[in-house]
Amino acid sequence: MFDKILIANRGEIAVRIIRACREMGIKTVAVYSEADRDSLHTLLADEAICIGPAPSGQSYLNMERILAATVAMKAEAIHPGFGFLSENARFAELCEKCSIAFIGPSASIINKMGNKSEARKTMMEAGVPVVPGGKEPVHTTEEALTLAKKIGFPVMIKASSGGGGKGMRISYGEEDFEANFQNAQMESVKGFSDDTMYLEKYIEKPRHIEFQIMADKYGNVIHLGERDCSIQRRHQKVLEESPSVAISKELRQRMGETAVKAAKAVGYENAGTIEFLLDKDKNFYFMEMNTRIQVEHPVTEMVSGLDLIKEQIRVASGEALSVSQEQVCIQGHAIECRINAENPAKNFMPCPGTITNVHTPGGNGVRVDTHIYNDYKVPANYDSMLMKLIVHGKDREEAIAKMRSALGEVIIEGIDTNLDFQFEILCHSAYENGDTDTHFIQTYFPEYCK
Ligand code: MV4
Repeated sequence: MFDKILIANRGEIAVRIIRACREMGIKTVAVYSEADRDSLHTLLADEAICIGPAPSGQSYLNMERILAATVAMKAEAIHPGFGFLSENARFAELCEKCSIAFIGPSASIINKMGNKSEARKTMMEAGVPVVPGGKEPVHTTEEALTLAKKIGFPVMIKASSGGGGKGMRISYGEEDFEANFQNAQMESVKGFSDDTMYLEKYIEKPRHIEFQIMADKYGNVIHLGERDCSIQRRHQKVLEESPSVAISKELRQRMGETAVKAAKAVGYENAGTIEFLLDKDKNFYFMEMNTRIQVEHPVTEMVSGLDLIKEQIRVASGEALSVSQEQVCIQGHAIECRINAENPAKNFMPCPGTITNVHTPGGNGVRVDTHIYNDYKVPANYDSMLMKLIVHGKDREEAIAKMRSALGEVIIEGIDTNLDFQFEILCHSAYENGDTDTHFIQTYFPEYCK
C-alpha cells in the first residue's frame, strides 16, 4: 500500500480524498494555489505545498509544478480527483515516466476514451450498442451531409474531442445541416484544435443513465449499478440519483453486463463510468466513457456500501477488487443535490464571495461533502460547487423526504446559492413521479431557461 499520496485537486473532492487516505493510514500532501491558502483541503492534509497563482492554468493544471511537488514531498502516488488533470493523458503519461502511480487508468486508455469517435468505434467493434450513425468520423461538410442523409434526420453532430455539449449541434433536415455542421466544427477547432466530427441519429428526450464500473490490475471488472443524471442544465448535472426509476432489474443486469463488457474491451483499470442514452422505448446506447471518479460517485457509495475512493487507491496499489459482482448488493435509494454559489434568478450567474454563516444538516442517511466553513471566501477562479448534499433512504419516497428536509435545514449566508431551486425540483410533481428526462428543467422550469 502507498505510504503517501499527493492530491492534485481542491475543494470538496480533495477533502473527500484526504479523509479516505487518513482512514487508510496513508499520509497526504495537498497542493494549493495562492487563492487556496486558507482552503479546507490545504488545512486538512498532513502537508501542503503551494503550486502557483490563482488561475488554474498556473496551478492546478500546471503538470510540471505538480510533478515537482510530488517528487519533493516524496509522495508515491497522485490522486487527480475530477476536472483539472484527471482526464489528461499526457499527465498520466508523465506520472508513468516519473514512476509515480496515477490513481486512474493508463494514459493510453484515457487517450482512447477521450477521443469520442474512436471510443464509439471501439465499442461498436466490441459489440456494445451505440447510437445509430457513422462508424468513421468525418471532416468535410460534403462527406458529413452524405452520411447524414444515410442516417436520416434529425441527426446529432458531435465533435470527436468534445464532451459536455461543446461542439455539438442538432440538425433537423438538409436545409439546416450545412450551417450546423460548420458551426459545430468551428467550435471544435476553436476549443480543441480538432476538426474531427461524427454523426449520430438524434435521440429525442432521452435519459442520461451511467453505470459505475470498477476494475483491478488482474482483469476483474464489476459494475455498481446505475445513476440517473438526466436532470441537467446546459450540460451541468444538477441532481443525480441511484437507482433510476426507469430501469428494471432485468434491464439493470443487461446494461450492467454491457458496461462491464465495454470496460473489458479496452482493458480498463480503476474507477470509470459508462454513459448511456436511454430512449423512450428503453433502448440503450453507449455515449461516452469517463475515465475518472465523478462528482456524483457518492450516490453509488450510499446504495452499494462501498467506498469508491478507497477502492481506487487499493486497486492502484495493486490489490484485487475487494468485492465480486455477486457480492455487490444495491440497497435503498440515494439522491445527490449539487449546491452551487450561483444565482438562478440571474441566469445562474456564479456568486463568489465570503460565506458569513454555514449550517449543514445531518442525521440518519444524510451526508454532506463540502469544503466550506464560516468566513471561508469562495474564490472566483474555480467552479462554483460548494457542497454535495447526499441522502439515502429505504426507497425513493423516503429519500425525497430526507432531501427536502436536509435542503430546508442548510444555511449558507453571504453569497447566493441554488438551494431554493433544488428545493423546487424536489417538490415538483414531475420529479416525484420520476418523469425526468434530459429536458426536465426546460420542460418544467422554463422561467429559469430564458
Ligand atoms: C445526444 C443526445 C441525443 N441524441 N446524442 C449531451 C452532452 C453529450 N455528452 C451528449 N449529449 C447528448 N447526446 C444523440 N445522438 C442528447 C444529448 C443531450 C444530453 C445528454 C445527456 C444529458 C443531458 C443532455 C442534454 C441535452 C442533450
